[in-house]
Amino acid sequence: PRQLLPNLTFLDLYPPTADAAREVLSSLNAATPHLDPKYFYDEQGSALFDAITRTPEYYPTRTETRLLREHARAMARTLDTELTIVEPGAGGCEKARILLDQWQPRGYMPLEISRECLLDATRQLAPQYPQVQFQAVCADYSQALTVPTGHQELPRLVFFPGSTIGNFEPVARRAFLTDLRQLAGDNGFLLIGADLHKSPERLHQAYNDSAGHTAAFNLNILAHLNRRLDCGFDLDAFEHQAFYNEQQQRVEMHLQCHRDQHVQIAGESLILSAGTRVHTENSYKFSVEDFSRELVTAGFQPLSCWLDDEALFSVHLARA
Ligand code: AVI
Repeated sequence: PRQLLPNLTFLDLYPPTADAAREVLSSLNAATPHLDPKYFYDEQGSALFDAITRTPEYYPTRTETRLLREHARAMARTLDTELTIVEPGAGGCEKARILLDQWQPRGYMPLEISRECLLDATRQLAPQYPQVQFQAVCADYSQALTVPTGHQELPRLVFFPGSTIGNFEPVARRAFLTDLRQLAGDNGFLLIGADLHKSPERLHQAYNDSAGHTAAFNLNILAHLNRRLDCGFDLDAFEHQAFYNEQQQRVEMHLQCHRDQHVQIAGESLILSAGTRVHTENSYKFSVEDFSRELVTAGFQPLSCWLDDEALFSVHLARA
């Protein structure tokens, strides 16, 4: 690790860059054409997601932030130990700030694939929390969830907010929660946000905001691939679709193609004909009971769960 500031080290695990072109080609050629939601998040996509979180319709971010603020002290009492917070996919570390402010943990270890984002965020944060040891790790948490263990290991609290867990398919979700259990270690904890079931109308609004940020976010997946791989998607030929799939208990996002598209990917030509629908994201919604059961299946022992007054969102604390 490199020492960047007195209380900040940086460890680069050099996450391998995927062969995006091959991956995209094969997912568009699949029986159900789809794209991996990780392709939403280039710089533009992250800015659009930020805009979504500020719309009046998108309740998850603001509700979870409020829950963390209001209950951070109660959480700390339940934990009743000094610890290191480990956050896979920390991004700009915005939510961790709440915990850093209220918990004064001994350490904070954000794992983030975007080197620039990670360095910017931790260089800013570390001087503001001189009593916290920052260990920034550049890694792809979807590939490798192991992190170096320190000499004087404190219990770890794995922090996975945002209901990002809802973007995993059930089988992958189960595997990922088991990985989080490994990451937490035997005397560790998990603090995780999970979005809850609610009326289909409310969900529909949250994924079809009137300012059109969600539509722009969805379409940006193609804009990103154009910029990165020069595919030649005509964005005007696609339409944003988001709806609640009651049977699967998830919001689905798609891009409906209205005109034949000839695109180039990985040196091959591909035709997407009018009427093709490209599946871009699933966002599963949970009941507190079902989600707690999934935590147990992954080897956790649920300790507490906090909900807002409208029961829109849940934050679960579990022991490893
Ligand atoms: C990041 N993730 C939890 C968001 C969600 O709600 O599933 C992504 C998103 N998609 C559309 N709006 C927000």
